[in-house]
Amino acid sequence: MSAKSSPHAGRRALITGVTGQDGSYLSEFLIEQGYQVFGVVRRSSSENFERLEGVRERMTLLHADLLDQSSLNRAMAVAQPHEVYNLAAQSFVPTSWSEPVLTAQFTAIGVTRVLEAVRQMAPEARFYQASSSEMFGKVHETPQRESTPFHPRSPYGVAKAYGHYITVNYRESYGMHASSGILFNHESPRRGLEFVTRKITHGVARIATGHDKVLRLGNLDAKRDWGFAGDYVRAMWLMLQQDQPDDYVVATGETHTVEECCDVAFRRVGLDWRQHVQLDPAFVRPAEVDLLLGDASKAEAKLGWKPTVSFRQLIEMMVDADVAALEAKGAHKRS
Ligand code: NAP
Ligand code: G4F
Repeated sequence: MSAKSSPHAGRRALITGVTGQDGSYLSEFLIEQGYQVFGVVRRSSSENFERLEGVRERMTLLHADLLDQSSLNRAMAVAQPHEVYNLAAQSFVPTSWSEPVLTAQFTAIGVTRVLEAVRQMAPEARFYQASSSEMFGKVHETPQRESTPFHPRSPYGVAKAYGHYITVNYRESYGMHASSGILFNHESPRRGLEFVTRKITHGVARIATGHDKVLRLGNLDAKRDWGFAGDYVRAMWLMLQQDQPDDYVVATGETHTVEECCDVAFRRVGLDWRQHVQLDPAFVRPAEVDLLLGDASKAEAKLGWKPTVSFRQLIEMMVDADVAALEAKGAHKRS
């Protein structure tokens, strides 16, 4: 179906955090569905639109910052969106210990600012909040589901819990169509280089192509429920297509250690991780989330959502992309 003949043609979506991993996949998905997409970007001294390659010309970028209410109101007034996806955040957990106040400003209070902009300028718009499995932290039950109590272990997790509850509160206070997706870790070749999966796959690619010998990591025993970002943005959209707003866990239902991730990644290039990985206390956190494993049966039953990419496929896809990118760079340098 062409975008023009799609049932969603003429619908407008506004995405905060559009330059990030999820923002790029979501904008591609919505443009394919026929949406007019407005991406919110903050000012930077140099452009960082690499992830939007291919869709940059098919969307409208608006300048606004989660720290500035008037800029958000203006973006909302210009876009007049039917759907708002709030993906912007300071999303790297270790930075939330070194910059706890800024993390709270972006990741917690920023949600209230976006909700206020929607309430004042586009009150009929449907709203999606990017909540996180980090809210479960020191988990009270396994697997974690929508009813599992929160016990965040980082300033980031605490900020996300605020963002989750303020979304529920605006739904209950103002009758807004506001939904919260409690998404477990999701990755892709577009993942930031500092997150552990990408750090590993990029490190493996550098070692395989002779750029490096060693990869320094922290806690190899931590367990995560890792899925593919392309699958997870589909779940965000499905939440906003429901008659009633709600909260949903989005996860694969499988958990793996960081060590297993190393094993799959190094094997992909015919290497043994034990020969290359060194433990570095600098990457160990003051408080750890030991185990995340999600139960997405509500999302499956109500949204018809299921993941399509396995853990092994995901890590191998990321290694292949990192190796190909480094080889292309090398070839470019030689020519
Ligand atoms: P990401 O790659 O780190 O992207 C974050 C985005 O937020 C970037 O576009 C960034 O813009 C923007 N941003 C940060 N501070 C801002 C501000 N003050 N004003 C405007 N924009 C700002 O994150 P992601 O992996 O795509 O995740 C998307 C969302 O889902 C985040 O809220 C994250 O916390 C949440 N989440 C992620 C996962 C996961 O596993 N990926 C799981 C659960 C929840 P710049 O490019 O200018 O820095
Ligand atoms: O990849 P990570 O940095 O992701 P983390 O902390 O789970 O957070 C991500 O997922 C959340 C959803 O649960 C999101 F809300 C959040 O925005 C982000 O996208 O670390 C994963 C695990 C941790 O247990 C960490 O201690 O990997 C362990 N790890 C071991 N060595 C490392 C390293 N993490 C990083 N980043 N770097 C290391 O060298």
